Parts: sequence; structure tokens; C-alpha cells
Amino acid sequence: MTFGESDLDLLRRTAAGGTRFLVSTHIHPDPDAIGSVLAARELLLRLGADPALILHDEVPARCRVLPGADQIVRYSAGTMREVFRAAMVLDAGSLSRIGDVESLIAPDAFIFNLDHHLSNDRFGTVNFVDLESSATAELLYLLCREAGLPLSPSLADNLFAGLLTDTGRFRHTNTSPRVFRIAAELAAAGAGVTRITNSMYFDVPAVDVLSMGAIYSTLELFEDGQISTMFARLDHLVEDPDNVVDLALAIRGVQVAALFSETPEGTVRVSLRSRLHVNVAAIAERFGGGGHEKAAGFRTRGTLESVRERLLPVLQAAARTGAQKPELETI
Ligand SMILES: [Mn+2]
Repeated sequence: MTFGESDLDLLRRTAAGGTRFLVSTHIHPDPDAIGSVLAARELLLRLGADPALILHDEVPARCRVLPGADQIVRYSAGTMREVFRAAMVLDAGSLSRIGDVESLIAPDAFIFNLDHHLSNDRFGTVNFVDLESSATAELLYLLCREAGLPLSPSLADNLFAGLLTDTGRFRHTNTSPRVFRIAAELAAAGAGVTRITNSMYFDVPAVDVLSMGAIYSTLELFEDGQISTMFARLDHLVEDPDNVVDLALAIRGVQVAALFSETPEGTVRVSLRSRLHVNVAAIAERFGGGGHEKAAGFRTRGTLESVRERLLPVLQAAARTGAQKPELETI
């Protein structure tokens, strides 16, 4: 992706002179979301803005090591009155994905939308949306470079976290040669490769390991072992559900995996993963969600069992069609 000179100029002009700038990302933020918010803070500070990092949810425990994470505040309805005329929204396919934070944005606000989701609806005044980017962090790296921002160790840490996790540790099909080139530059600029990787994947609460055991024990296979499903009940929720659904897809022979999780709000969250020429983003969109071709999700009402019953025929049809097509090389 190349950035239009005029779009970058617009960002510069909007930011200059201490403009208050809301920076936010999607509900249930992942490391790409948090890393991107923190990298955007550095970029906006450099461009002269006064950024406020406000999220619907808390920063997940595994992201608290990221430099600047203590600058992020959680939305609170009672105390936040500021209305922002400029906003940078990161890693979110639609504005409603930022949850209650949306209420802080003025109707005529300038919104910079930076994202890499297939389902992005171009809600921004300026849309930096690049489906070729593995992570929003990759897009931010390109934007920081374009803006002439030097790579500080903190910027490198935050961008690396997004790149690492959104590529599934450099193994998804979105792991392009460019991803490795950027990762090498981030490492050279001082990114804490071991520290961040350990924090993201090898710092799991003991109770989560027990919960994972409970979730794995609900495994069921369908369609000759091509589809796997698992249930996560409320008392078995884990910090990083992505790890669980990754293993559901890693099962030999499985082409599509679905993890059904109860949520505290009483809905069911469905996380989908695919190895096939099956676009799980398109499936998720049919149920009001979105995501990427091989990793997507949605929320809906019902019980774990009833939601699976509704989704299963769709997955079965997709697996049957997908089985006849060669695996896609790129996202
Ligand atoms: Mn992302």
C-alpha cells in the first residue's frame, strides 16, 4: 500500500498544533490492536497532536508489557465528557466495533481509519485500509516510515507485537516477505523479540491451562473429521482464546475449526479458523460479524449448542466446496 500524499498531509494538518486526538480500537483488543494504539500514540505525538488512548475494554494482561500500555484508559460512561473532533481508529472493521467509545466522537469528526480487515466498511474520513497487510501494525509501520518517524525501541516493540501475533508467529499465509523485512528492521531497532513472544504465548495463568483442558474435552469432529468444534463455558474462559482455536485447527485432517464461547453479556462468541479455500470472513458476515479469510468471528444469541446447530450446515457446505479447491497461497 502506498499512502496518498494528500491523506498523509491531511493527517499532519489535523494533528498539528496540539489537536486532541482520540485513539481507539476494537472491543476485546488483541496485541495487534494494543500495539497499534501505542504506536499511533508515538506517531501522533511526533506530528504535534495530543492523543488520548481510550478503549472500551481493559488492556489484556499479556499486553501490559508493551511500552506505554499504562497510558491507555478504559471508557467510563459517567466521567468522560470530552467530545473529540479528531480520531484514529485502528484494527476495527466498522466504527461500532470500538464499543461505547464511539459516543465520544463528534458527528463531524475527522476519522482516520487504519485497518486490514476484509470486512472493513470504510467508515473513516480517510481510510488507510490495506488487505495485503498482515497486521494493522504493518500498516502503521509503513505510515510511520512515510511520515519520517524514526524507529524508537518502544515503537519497535509495539509494532513487533502486532506483527508477531497477527501472523500467528510468522506462519499464516499473510506472512509475506515484507513481513520478515519489517520484523528484521524492528529487531534491529531494539524490539524485545524474546520478551514480547514470551509475554504473548508463554506466560499463561495456571487456571487457564486447566480451563483449556476443559475446553479441549468438548472437542467434536464433523464431516469426516474436517470440521472441529469446541465449547468454552463461562467458567472456562481464558485470556487468549486464539490459542485454543488454533489448536482446534491444528488437528490432523481438520479444515475448519469453530470455538463457541459463552460471554458475560449472555451471548455466544464464535471464533472461526480455516485452512481451506473457505472464506470464514464471508461466513462470519452472514451472522453479523467479520474478520479475515482464514480467521473470523461473530457474536449471536442462543446457547452454545443451538448456535453450533445453526452454523454447522454452513460449515459443512463450505468444507464440501472447499475440498475441491487447492489451498490458497495468500490471503
Ligand atoms: Mn489485526
